[in-house]
Amino acid sequence: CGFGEREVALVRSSWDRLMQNIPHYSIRFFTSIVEIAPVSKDMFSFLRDSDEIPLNSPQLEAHAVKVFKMTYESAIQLQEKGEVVIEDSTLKHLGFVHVKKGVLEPHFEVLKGALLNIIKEAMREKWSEDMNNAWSTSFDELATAIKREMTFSV
Ligand code: HEM
Ligand code: ISQ
Repeated sequence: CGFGEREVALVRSSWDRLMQNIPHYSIRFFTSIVEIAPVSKDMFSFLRDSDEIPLNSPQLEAHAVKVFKMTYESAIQLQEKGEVVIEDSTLKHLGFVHVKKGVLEPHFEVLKGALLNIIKEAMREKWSEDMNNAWSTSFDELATAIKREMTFSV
């Protein structure tokens, strides 16, 4: 409902913008998460050992890209299939990793807030409520699939 080509185009345009400067936006993404929820810093293997968010960390960038990319792909699936479909083994793996790292339900809202902040920051005058809603819906559908796989469920 309400997810069509226009929404996908909104998500795609901001995804393109993020990809133009991954080192910058990935650091902004993690900084935003750690600002909102300082405890999450110790969850990430590549953040735990330093006081600052590391610059030039391939691991940090790769993780940020994964979240951006999976959310973007969820938008495409919502348009094409009306739901987010993730391969079973991938979903099982993601559920397992997040439970093992101690991720809890409220952390997903933190991550969502940080993601939406970055989109707004990256898009500046091109940002719109509709764009925000398109990212928000894609993230929620993706997060629901992962949470369903985690023990606390939804
Ligand atoms: C790891 C995606 C939500 C914390 C990962 C990995 C992916 C991923 C693809 C790598 C798995 C691997 O190592 O094979 C996502 C997506 C999310 C999400 C798509 C939401 C839609 C969260 C939340 C938190 C979180 C809410 C907590 C703040 C972590 C941590 C790791 C991880 C701590 C392990 C990083 C390390 O290697 O040290 N996530 N994640 N994730 N995620 Fe998430
Ligand atoms: C959660 N899981 C995987 C990667 C991430 C990158 C940035 C912020 C949160 C994340």
